[in-house]
Amino acid sequence: MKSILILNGPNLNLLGHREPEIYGTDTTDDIEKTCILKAINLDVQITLSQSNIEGELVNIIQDARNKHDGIILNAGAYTHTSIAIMDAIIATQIPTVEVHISNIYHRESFRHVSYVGRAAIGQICGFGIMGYSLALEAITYHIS
Ligand code: DHK
Repeated sequence: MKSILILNGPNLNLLGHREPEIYGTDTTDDIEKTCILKAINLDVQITLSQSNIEGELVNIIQDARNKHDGIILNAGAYTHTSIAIMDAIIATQIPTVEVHISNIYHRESFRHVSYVGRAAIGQICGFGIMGYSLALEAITYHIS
């Protein structure tokens, strides 16, 4: 069975409380619940992880080698700044789908740049937490 890592970056542990007008009221528990249901449907295994620390995210991506067949990554604000996270995805060569809850292109111009996007297969943004289950479908399709 294929294994997918769902990895969230900084401040995404505050989902549900954080700027609900932008990120909605769904929590990370809701992401887990919807992804578990989708994973059963797609017959894949999922692991969820979150860190607020850039280096930890790099370590988690490196550790995903030989463990996971794909990554769904919302790197939060590091999306727009982190060459290290981009390099980790390229180095491990694990197919990665970039997710954002909000539509980053409707927001400040500094959010329009994505380093993660240079390494990812594709990007899903603007669909709230549904983006994670859409990404699960996309990555499963890609790796099968
Ligand atoms: C989440 C964040 O924390 C922001 O820094 C990004 C992203 C957008 C999201 O929409 O999920 O700019």
